[in-house]
Amino acid sequence: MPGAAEYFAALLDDREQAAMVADLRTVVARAPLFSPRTRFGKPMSVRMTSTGRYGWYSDQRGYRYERAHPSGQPWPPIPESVLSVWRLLVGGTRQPDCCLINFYDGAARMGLHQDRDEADFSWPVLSISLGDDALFRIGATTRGGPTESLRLRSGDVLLLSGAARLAFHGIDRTYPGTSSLLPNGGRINLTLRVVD
Ligand code: MD3
Ligand code: FE
Repeated sequence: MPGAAEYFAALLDDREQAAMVADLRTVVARAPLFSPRTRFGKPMSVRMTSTGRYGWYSDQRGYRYERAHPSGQPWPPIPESVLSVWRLLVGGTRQPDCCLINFYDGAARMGLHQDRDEADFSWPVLSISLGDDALFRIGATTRGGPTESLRLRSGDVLLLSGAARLAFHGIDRTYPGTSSLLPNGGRINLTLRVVD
């Protein structure tokens, strides 16, 4: 993987994963998953919601962080089970402003993109995978360069900093039926970010 992408395979055990999913159920009850629309008006196949001071949002006007869920309600707080992973790997100097929750059904994908809606790229992005396995792809900081693929499993954590923070990346597919964490299947990815 590119410089400063750190991969912590199976960092979270089954009990920690189950506790996180229980916390996320509370979040989704208050801030339901929705399908953001791209700038071109097409709904994304990944459903999303957020926790924290900011949530990620997209519509015809483009990609941005918003202070409220589309319902108008503020985003719920980031669960303690999730914050503790950030403290372990990033430290306690600053809390993340946003935990984006991505839900993938068996058909959902995420095309190659960069994460550059945040003000300060010197803060890392932390990603937690839960549920079905996924084929993750990461490349260089320019589009069209060589890429590497990595199968992400439930409980795996990625920390992206340095050059990797601006690397193109995406999810090519998930592997339905590879995890029993979520009774109805699917994959959840959490990304923790400092926004401003
Ligand atoms: C590399 N999520 O939410 S997680 C995203 O599995 C996103 O849902 C994917 O890309 C998912 O923006 C990939 C791994 C990841 C997350 C953030 C990154 C890789 C990254 C930021 C910069 C570089
Ligand atoms: Fe991303």
